[in-house]
Amino acid sequence: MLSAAQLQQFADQGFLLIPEVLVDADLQPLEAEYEDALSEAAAQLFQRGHIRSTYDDLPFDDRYMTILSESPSLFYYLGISLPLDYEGLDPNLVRAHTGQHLFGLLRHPKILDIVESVLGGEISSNPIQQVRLKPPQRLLTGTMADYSNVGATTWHQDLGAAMDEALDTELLTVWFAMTDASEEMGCLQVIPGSHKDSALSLHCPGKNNQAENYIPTSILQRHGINPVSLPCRRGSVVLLTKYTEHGALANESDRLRWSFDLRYQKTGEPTGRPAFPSFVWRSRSRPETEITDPRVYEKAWADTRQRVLSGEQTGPLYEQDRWLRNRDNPVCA
Ligand SMILES: O=C(O)CCC(=O)C(=O)O
Repeated sequence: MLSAAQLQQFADQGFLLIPEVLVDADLQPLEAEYEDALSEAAAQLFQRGHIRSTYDDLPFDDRYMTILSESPSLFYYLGISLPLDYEGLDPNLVRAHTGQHLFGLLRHPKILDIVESVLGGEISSNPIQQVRLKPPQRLLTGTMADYSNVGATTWHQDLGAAMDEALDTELLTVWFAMTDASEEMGCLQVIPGSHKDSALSLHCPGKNNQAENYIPTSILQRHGINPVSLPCRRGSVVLLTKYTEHGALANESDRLRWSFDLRYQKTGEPTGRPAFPSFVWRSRSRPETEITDPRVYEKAWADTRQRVLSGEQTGPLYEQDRWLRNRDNPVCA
């Protein structure tokens, strides 16, 4: 559990870095699972003519980077949620990774203890969750360079990714480092105290990729507080509130930078992404409602994928117009 001092820092600053929460032994099975997922992706992409080889003999990092440079679709195959926009995507290559070791990370007792310290004992997953496998920025070409799942992450607040139904939901971001994340490798940056306005800041639609919206510098600097970098070691956790303004630097190193951003909320509150599933991870009052079987998790995401791809899912997946409306706002120029 977090100490009173840590909770105070989180309340005051809107972020908290907790070093090396998980160790190699926790992470190695998940790495092995991702090696298998990469092999599956390589086979699918090769079969469909998207890549020249499956690159079986390369180590994970090089194999990932080589395949990604030939086919950006790789990034959708390894994702841990589903895309929000399907234009130009091959449906066969769209899925949410739901392996048992990912499941194990999402409900790892050490992570849930941290979450419980902040949210209390009725905890569910929030489906706004991402894996970010970021190659060196210099290897990214074209539109890929502007995707925050592989390139730098623009300044934003996490509440901005949720639909209006979640405006009052207590949402906690648990960012988790699978590799070290130094400044050179593209660590997180935050504006300390930016959560204190308790308001959604104006975001502009992304310049090259509309979906990558951003808070313009003039708004970030309104309180005259400089960004703080949060370099950390593999296994570390960064907590962010839903209002904390944050981004991530570009990966200027020669190594792969890998993180997960997971989200948790109080059970029963709207998720802000109603088309996607949410799971009870911990319930102090009704432990029998906890989801402990990875097959339940896998099936729920597979069913969601099916509903979305078949068109059976009719409501919007996200708040499409919220930031597009600011296109002509001078602050976004
Ligand atoms: O890891 C990153 O690049 C950004 C993570 C992020 O923006 C988030 O956790 O909300």
